[in-house]
Amino acid sequence: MEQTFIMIKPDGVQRGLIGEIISRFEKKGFSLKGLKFITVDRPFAEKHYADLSAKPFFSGLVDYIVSGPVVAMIWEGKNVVSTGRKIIGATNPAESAPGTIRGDFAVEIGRNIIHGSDAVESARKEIALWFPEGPVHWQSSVSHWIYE
Ligand code: 3AN
Repeated sequence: MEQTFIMIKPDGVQRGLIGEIISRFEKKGFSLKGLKFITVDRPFAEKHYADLSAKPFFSGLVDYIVSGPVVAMIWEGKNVVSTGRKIIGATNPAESAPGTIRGDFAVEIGRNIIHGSDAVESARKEIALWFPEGPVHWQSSVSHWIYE
C-alpha cells in the first residue's frame, strides 16, 4: 500500500489547524502510520528541502520551517501521494481551490501551512529522513469498508 509524508508546518501548528488537517486525511479513509511533533534544526530542514537549495527563497523557507514545532506524519492508502496533494491544494494558495487545505486556510506561498510529498519516490526518501525507525504497523478494523 502506498505511503506519503505529510508535514504540518509551523504556521499550521500556531494557527491551531492540526486537528482540522488530520481530520481531513482521516475522514477520507487514509491510515495514520506515523506521527511526531518536533522542532527541526537547520541542517535537517536543509536536507528535507535539498532539491530547492538553488532557489532564491531557500533560506527564508528554512527559517520558516525551523521557527517552531511541526507535525510530521506518514499516511497510507491507495494513491495517497497524488490524492494527498489534491487534499492539500496547489503550492500557491492564490491558486489552490476552495475545499483544499491551502485553498481554505492559506493566503501566501511562503506560509502555505502544509507539505506533502510530490511523488512516490520522494515520499520514500522523506519518510526515511523523518522516520528512520519506520512506520507504526497496524491495520484499521474498518479497512474492508474503504477498500473492496
Ligand atoms: P509543494 O510544497 O507544493 O510541493 P514546492 O516543493 O515547489 O511545493 O515548494 C516547497 C515549499 O517552498 C512550498 N511549500 C513553499 O513553502 C515554498 N515555496 C515554493 N515556492 C515559493 C516561492 N516562490 N516563494 C516562497 N516560498 C516558496
